[in-house]
Amino acid sequence: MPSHPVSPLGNKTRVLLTSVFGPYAQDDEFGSRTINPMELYQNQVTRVQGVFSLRMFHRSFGLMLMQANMDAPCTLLDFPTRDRFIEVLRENDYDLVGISSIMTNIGKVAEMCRLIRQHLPQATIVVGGHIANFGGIENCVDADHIVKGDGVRWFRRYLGQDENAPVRHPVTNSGHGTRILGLKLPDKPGSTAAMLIPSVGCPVGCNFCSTSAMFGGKGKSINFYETGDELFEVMCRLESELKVSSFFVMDENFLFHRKRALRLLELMEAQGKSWSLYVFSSAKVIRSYSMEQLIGLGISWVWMGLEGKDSQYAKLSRIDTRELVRELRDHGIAVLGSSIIGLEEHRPDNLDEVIDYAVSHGTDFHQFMLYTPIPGTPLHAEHLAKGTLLDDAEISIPDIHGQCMFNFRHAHIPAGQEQHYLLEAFQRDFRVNGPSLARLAETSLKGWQRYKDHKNPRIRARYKGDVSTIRTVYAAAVWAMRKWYQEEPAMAARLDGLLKGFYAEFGWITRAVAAVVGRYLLRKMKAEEARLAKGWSYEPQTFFEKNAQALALERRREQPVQKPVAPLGKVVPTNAGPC
Ligand code: B12
Ligand code: SF4
Repeated sequence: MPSHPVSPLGNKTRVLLTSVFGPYAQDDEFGSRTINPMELYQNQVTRVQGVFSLRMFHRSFGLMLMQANMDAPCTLLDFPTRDRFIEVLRENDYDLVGISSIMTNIGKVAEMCRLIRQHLPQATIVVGGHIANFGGIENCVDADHIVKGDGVRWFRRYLGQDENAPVRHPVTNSGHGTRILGLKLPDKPGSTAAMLIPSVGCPVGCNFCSTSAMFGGKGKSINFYETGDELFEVMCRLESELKVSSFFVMDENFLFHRKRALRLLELMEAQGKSWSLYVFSSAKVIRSYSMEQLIGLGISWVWMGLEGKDSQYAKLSRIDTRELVRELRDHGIAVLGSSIIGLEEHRPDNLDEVIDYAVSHGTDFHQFMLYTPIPGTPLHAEHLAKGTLLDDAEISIPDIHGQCMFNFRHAHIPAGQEQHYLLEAFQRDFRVNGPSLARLAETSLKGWQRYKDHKNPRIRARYKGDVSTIRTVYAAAVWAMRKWYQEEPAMAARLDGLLKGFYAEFGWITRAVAAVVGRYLLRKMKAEEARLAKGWSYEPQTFFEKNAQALALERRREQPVQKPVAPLGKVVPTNAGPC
């Protein structure tokens, strides 16, 4: 077995961790693409919903987790521009630069390695994240180490730290810079769920799943927190530091780890925690819990793979996913369904039916992605063996992001037609089910009506916590949406019914707030529509954050010179600490 590289400087190694540079939502020579913005919903979920699209950014959580677990001085640069990246390299001495990337951004990683060699020739370059599975990457980028899998352990070994020490959790919100209906929401403490990262990988091991493949494949995953007790402790700390009561659980199949989840439920009950959890889960796993358990655990949002009609995935076997979605929504649990376009059995003559089936789930949100054999997955190995992958001359890697083109020869769908079917899926879902925000308002109202008088005060408290948003923000948004759709009788009638539901439940105050705030929102929506028509896009802000050791180093360096170094923009101390 090759020995693990070790830094001669140990925990004195000065580390820079960085994500790839932007701007992202533009077409450029480094591989940015207009249709591939650094946003979750706009990129792959509410893509065609215009002013109703949920716009939001997410930090590079993998980098944050690694920084939180480093004893060496470590600076994190998230979402730099290329110029800012050069500036940071020029004005600092780093012994190591770590870059995190996915396959799509390989051109940027190559450019960043080139820039590091130019400006910091002595620095060691480490590249990690999903890009590491890309075959032949060592010939495409000039890095010293390409790391597959978990970077926390890799860095601990590299820096001479105890690799089995408890994992420290970063303290961060799940999203920032949220914008909807043309309104930018303030990033107030408590307004956005905390990010919680219990594990990476997924033991279910679906053939196309790169996240599962990355961390060991079928039967494997890496648990940063093995027990419900450990997780509970982390959550209490996030609750107190971020003033939150909701958590976005970044774990591909959180409920799969049943013992941990049920212990968490016990602790939540014992300590009266009225938390909300947003989770990813396969249908089969979610079905293995009773509704009482799901509600008790505070599950209020589920991201669930629906994949496709009659698809053969074990995680869906014998589950009526339409019935499941209906039931979850009736209990106030919002569902983001995920469907694939381009499965083996998809043909031009059945795709209409495939799309109808997906849309008929009536989920709150719907993600559609192209079936894409990603390096490292069993599906990729299968296509490689069959010789059905497109070769380098036929594809460009920056376009293989699941929203543009296949990277293989589909048995039935002619090349170039996949975009058409994908867009049709998004558009039909939007036409039939309306804006996701209205669906979410529907689900929230149902949840409130069902549980507001629940016998358990912990459950009641959770719904009471949400009610001020439901009776004001959601009601006003539905008011504005009803006006927006006044020329479309079917949608207007549906929104009208929903609004009446709000009025019946919450009375005249909500009626008044909805009309006043709704008018304001309508004006915002019109302004946003005009901006989008002119081609506006949104980019995440840049973060430049030093851990305690990096800040101490900076202070030591400043003292003898008696001259403060001008900070490069915002320098924020990180608040990660032992959990
Ligand atoms: C959050 C997220 C995003 C965020 C971006 C956040 C960001 N700042 O980059 C958003 C929503 C914007 C996004 C967008 C996209 N994403 Co995305 N995203 C994710 C998601 C859901 C979570 C990532 C995460 O935080 N995981 C938790 C952390 C702890 O794990 P991690 O990032 O893997 O990091 C660990 C290791 O990888 C490693 N590591 C990571 N970086 C480094 C660096 C070094 C130096 C080292 C040593 C180790 C190391 O150590 C970490 C700790 O163990 C993953 C799926 C998943 N569950 O992982 C998909 C995923 C990463 N995304 C993916 C894709 C395809 C995209 C898009 C192209 C999607 C699209 N078309 O719709 C766009 C690209 C946008 C762009 N312009 O670049 C794929 C990548 C596939 C691949 N093999 O390349 C994934 C795996 C989803 C999937 N299964 O298809 N994404
Ligand atoms: S259940 Fe979801 S996360 Fe798990 S392997 Fe399948 S696609 Fe991946």
